[in-house]
Amino acid sequence: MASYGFNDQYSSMASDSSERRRVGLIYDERMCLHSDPNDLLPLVKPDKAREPHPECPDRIRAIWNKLHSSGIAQRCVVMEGKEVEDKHIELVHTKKHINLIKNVSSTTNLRREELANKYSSIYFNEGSTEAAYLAAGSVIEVAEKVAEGELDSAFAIVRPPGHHAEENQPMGFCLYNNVAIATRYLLDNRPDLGIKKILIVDWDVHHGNGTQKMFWKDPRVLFFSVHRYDSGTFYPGGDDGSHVMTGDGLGKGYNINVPWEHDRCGDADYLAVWDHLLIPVAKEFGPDIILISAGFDAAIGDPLGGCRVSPYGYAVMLNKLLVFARGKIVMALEGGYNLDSIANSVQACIEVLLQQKPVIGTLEAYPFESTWRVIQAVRKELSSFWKTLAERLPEKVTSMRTPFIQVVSSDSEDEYDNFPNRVSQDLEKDIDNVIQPFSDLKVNDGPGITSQASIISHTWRAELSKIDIWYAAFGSNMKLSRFLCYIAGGQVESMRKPCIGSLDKSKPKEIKWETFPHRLFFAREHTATWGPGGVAFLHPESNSDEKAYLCLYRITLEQFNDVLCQENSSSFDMKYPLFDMTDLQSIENRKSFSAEAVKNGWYHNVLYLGKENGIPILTMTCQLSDVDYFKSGKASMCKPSKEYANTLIRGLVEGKQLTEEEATSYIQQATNRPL
Ligand code: X5A
Ligand code: ZN
Repeated sequence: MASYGFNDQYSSMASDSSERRRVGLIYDERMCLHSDPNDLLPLVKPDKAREPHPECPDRIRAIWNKLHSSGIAQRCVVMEGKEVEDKHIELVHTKKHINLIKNVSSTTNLRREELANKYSSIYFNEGSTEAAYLAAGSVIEVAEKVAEGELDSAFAIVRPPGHHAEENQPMGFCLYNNVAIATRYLLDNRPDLGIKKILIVDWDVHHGNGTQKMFWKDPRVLFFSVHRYDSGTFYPGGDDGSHVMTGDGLGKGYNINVPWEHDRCGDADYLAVWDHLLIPVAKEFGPDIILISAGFDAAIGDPLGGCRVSPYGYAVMLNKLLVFARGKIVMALEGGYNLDSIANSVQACIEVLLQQKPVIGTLEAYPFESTWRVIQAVRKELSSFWKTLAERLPEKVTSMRTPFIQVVSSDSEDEYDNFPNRVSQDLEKDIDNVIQPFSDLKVNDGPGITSQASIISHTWRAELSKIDIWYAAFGSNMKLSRFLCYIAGGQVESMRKPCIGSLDKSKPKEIKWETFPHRLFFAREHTATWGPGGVAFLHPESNSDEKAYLCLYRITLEQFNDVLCQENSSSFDMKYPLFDMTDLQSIENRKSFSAEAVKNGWYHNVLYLGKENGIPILTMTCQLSDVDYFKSGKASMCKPSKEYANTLIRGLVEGKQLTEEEATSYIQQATNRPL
């Protein structure tokens, strides 16, 4: 999708790529000593076994190990943890609170349990004191180095987290408020470093109630938190996280809450908040440094968060912040409880900080309707404090909403026979109302471009809409209802992400089946649309020993371009076609064509498979070099998930090509035989 991510991807790339960014990484194994004593119970009393506590030592180990095995840590400036001094904790916490944390590890287990029970979601053990001192001290350590300019940016892989901890109480797995302490340290104790204004971005899925309270009246600190609120029912609960909480006294307007109404917010929702709230306000505020309360519990797969931010989403969010404060960014880990999700997300962020490659990737969906409602409400609440928020958002922008339509897939045989009327009239109307032409998308590359772009876009679309081709599907698109998502938009069961659909939503004019002498196989380990498991590929070279079933849809060349774009989950803006008339003419001789603008996608290799009724048959698969890559075992072949395989089998059965048993064995064969 053109509106997010694509146009700013090079904006903050180091102009000279040979100039290395110094990125600090701080970690200390001693922070793993803090753990829930109940997690040891199964060893003592197996019958007392319960779920291990999500805020566990393996969280930071998983991140640390991942950064090493991927070679990212080796490109950073690695530092050892450092304990915070009491006088610095005192900047935000009471002496009473400091005494509690200082002494809790030297008392008895029973006393610790009593103490922990006085607070919300807190445990203590023998390692808690040291871990809390190291977490806070480590954030100070890297913040100081970044402020001084010794490091460009840094990531503190710390635990326990901090943003729920208040002046006088630990809370929500947090003992000391690490980010708040570092913030006050820079402002109050290091005037020599010239840090006068600090932006704190809290993207943990929970509201940063502790941090909010500590800077409630402080105009030097702009606190921005985006979190699940669910009408005040989501942790920590109450109305602290509401958008009407904007600060007080001199600090009024310097506290911004973006409260989600419900679960399942993802990249598109977060990036809409970035584009229409955080980034414009940050520009107006002009921070001298940015501290990020970087929880990764809004990530896909998190057991507590229920949101859907991808590592790519985090990378784009971070990349957009890199243009401020001359790139001085300090990230401190807060929550995040799926070990794989947090390791991948942190890795994506550090790659952004290192700036060794541009941020390129996918946004398949629009924000929720509720997201626009929340953004509008926040803008209104704060419009008297920030000039940039006073303007009304254009209808054109806010009308880009995720359709979120469940296309009910019938498993009955008549799905195919009833084809022309399958999609209900109401659904068609809904889709018409929510899906905007690609040419209406906001493009950020300068005034005047948008209207010009839409003229160019209309020109190629008009031309290519007159040409018919057969699009030959071999994967899940063999199932008609799934393929229609690429045309009409929406998602069918088992798909994790809705599709935008094509600009021209007319259904295929004809459907046919044919077999081709090509090898079908499954590869890749995970996709955004299907989750874990391999997806189907067609070997680009023909082989007379092989036989693959393909479902041919007669669509226009214009639609084929929109399908090609979506199949490569590309943010390409479609100002130009990916595959035009000239390409169609030349592919007959060259047999394959690489769609360069989407070459990061796995299906950018367009294959020519011959003609049917004088109309060219095209499909899209990986490159020949990818096949070698799969063969080498580096990114090996991978069994499809049950749901994905089922979609293929249903497609073959509903298309009356194979019986269920035959289809199952066809898929199994494709899975099991080596390349
Ligand atoms: C730091 C963080 C979550 C607390 C949830 C308590 N805390 N149910 O993610
Ligand atoms: Zn959290």
